[in-house]
Amino acid sequence: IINNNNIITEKLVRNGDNKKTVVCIEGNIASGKTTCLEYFSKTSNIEILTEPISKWRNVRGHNPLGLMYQDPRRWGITLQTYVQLTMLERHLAATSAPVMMMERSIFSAKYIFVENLFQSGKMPEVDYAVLSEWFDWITTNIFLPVDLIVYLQTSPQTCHERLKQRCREEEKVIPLEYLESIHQLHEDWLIRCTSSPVPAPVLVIPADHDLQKMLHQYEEHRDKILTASN
Ligand code: DCP
Repeated sequence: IINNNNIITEKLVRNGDNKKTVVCIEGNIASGKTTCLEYFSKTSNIEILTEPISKWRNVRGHNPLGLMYQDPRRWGITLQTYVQLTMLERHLAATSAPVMMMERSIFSAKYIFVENLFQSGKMPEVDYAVLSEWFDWITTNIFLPVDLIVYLQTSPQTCHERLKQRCREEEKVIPLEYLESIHQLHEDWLIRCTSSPVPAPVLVIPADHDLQKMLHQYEEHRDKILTASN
């Protein structure tokens, strides 16, 4: 807890008082996180925080997401610094509902995406060191509670198909191998527990299925997810 920063302290107290349940939805690119959030957005008493991707595509007229895909070595740190800031904002959001559900987290930003850039040789060691110092400072000094991680587990092939269908301009350059690396990092983190600390219990939902089956699974797991902190 930071005592010399009124804003952060105030938000922490507010979160603590409310005993809010925080659920993070994790999974590969195009694994269906948005659909999951949309399903739960129809529930009362739950506040949904979607990923700030529109910000990553437009910060004061610049597109760090597009730049990162064009030249990860040059722009990886630019995007990931900004992702880290926007994720921190999300974790500290003063929501009023008893359950807060968010797309991804500051943890997967670091443990999956920054790690992937670094391990694949696309991020210079000094950039990785600076991002890690920021991340370590934030997570040591600011309390960012998570009660449950919902992991939408897909095959990289399924994500590749969905990615091609949705045709987001910046993502046209993503090859299957990229999705395979992101998949492995998720599995190491959330299933094998061999890479980075897991900040909450993990609920794994198989997510290669069609929309109907996915909605059915969300219905089945609904109570477990909404009462995650009990
Ligand atoms: N991204 C990134 N670094 C991060 C987080 C995301 O480079 N720390 C990129 C990967 C994608 C885009 O941002 O190109 C959005 O990725 P997500 O998987 O988070 O969101 P989707 O919209 O793909 O999720 P879904 O299709 O599951 O709803």
